Amino acid sequence: MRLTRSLIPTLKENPAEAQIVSHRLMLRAGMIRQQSAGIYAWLPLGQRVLSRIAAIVRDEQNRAGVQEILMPTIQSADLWRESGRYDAYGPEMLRIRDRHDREMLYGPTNEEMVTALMRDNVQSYRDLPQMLYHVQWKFRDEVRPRFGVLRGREFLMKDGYSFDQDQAGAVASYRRMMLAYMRTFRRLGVRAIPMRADTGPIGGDLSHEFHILAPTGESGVFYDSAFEAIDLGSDSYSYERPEDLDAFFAQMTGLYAATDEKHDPAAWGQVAEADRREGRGIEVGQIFYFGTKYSETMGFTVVGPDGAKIHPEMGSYGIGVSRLAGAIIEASHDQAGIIWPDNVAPFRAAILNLRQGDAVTDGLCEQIYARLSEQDLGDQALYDDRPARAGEKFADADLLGHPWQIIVGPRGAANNQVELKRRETGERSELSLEDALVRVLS
Ligand code: 5CA
Repeated sequence: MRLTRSLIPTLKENPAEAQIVSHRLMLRAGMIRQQSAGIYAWLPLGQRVLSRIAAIVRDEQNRAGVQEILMPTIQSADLWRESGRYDAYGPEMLRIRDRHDREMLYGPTNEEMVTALMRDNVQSYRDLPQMLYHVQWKFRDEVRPRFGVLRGREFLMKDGYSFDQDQAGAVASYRRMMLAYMRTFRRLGVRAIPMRADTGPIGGDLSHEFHILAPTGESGVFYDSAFEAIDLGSDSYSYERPEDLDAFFAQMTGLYAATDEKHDPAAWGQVAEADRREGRGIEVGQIFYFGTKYSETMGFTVVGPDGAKIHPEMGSYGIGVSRLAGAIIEASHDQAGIIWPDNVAPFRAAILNLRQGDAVTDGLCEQIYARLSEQDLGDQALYDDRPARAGEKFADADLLGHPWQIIVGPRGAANNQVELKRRETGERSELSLEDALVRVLS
């Protein structure tokens, strides 16, 4: 994309309404704009990040054998009356009436709908287990929407659901999903620690939250420092071997890690003092095992192995896709701006033309831009082709956080040389055009 043709409305000043760094940087980088309290429009740069995060989430769900579906945002109140949650959910639920005066709602989550879908389409234990997910907008009328996309009212979630014929199967599904989550967060370039958690309005008695450590996190977290040395989501575990899932789960839950709601001072006392870490975390995902809570209330049965009807055992599994865009920035930024992990960066590189209008620098920049825009690569470079000062281009590239900056000045360009800067380390090197492209694309 050429910067002169893009809608990337960067801001020089810190917006007064933003209290935390990710919100400030998302506004300053022109990623999002608020439309109403807790409701945001995603501009091109923000949308690119959101879709990269969603693509990684989808890929890891698919690898774990979870099937993608798409359920609507608008649901009927009657469906929620079946589980008893229509009244229980309270003012966080946005209730709507259609032109026929039918009661509808904007979905805050989808346990009821997915249970009804399974109830209407699956009759036998032979059709289980099943795991389904979708990536869809949710609405929760939060009392205090704040911190930009971290606590919005409208937000993008990946929510998944598992159905098994018995508890052992449901526990295996839960472990499988936990592994998928750890792999997802690793690919997103962040470290997230699974912590014992409360179940809240979803229900059930087994739940983990996944927390990215950041001083601005809304939850207090307590964990064993041994987590810092673990290869979280290691490739050595296979989904196909049940013993691997058990070993993985034992590794994740064998060390102390809990949010303040589940903190257990007695168990904490067992952790060596030097290994105790206390801090704050941003919850980017939560998984729940809740047994037959919905299959019972909603009358979902299948014929079991001995011919008698059984209620399938369920779990649900959420990832905050839009929250992750902010959480990644909380975990990865500096004074100058965002530092995108490679896999979620909106562009792999910025091309900074330090003398726009000079035939030689323009020519070299166009050449680099064409190479980084070739079809099989997609649209990998943001070409800063503005007739602006070098200082302004450097500042904006640092703010936007591209992993690489390819800096093209007239002296180097005359010899086909560019300067390559790695945003994360600030390291710069003078390279030929070809060598720079190899590094950017590796
Ligand atoms: N039905 C279950 C799992 S599918 C569920 O709704 N779980 S949840 O309530 O924990 O939400 C899942 C994830 O969505 C959370 O871990 C969080 O990352 C994200 N999330 C929840 N509320 C918000 C919000 N107001 N703004 C942004 N993200 C949110």
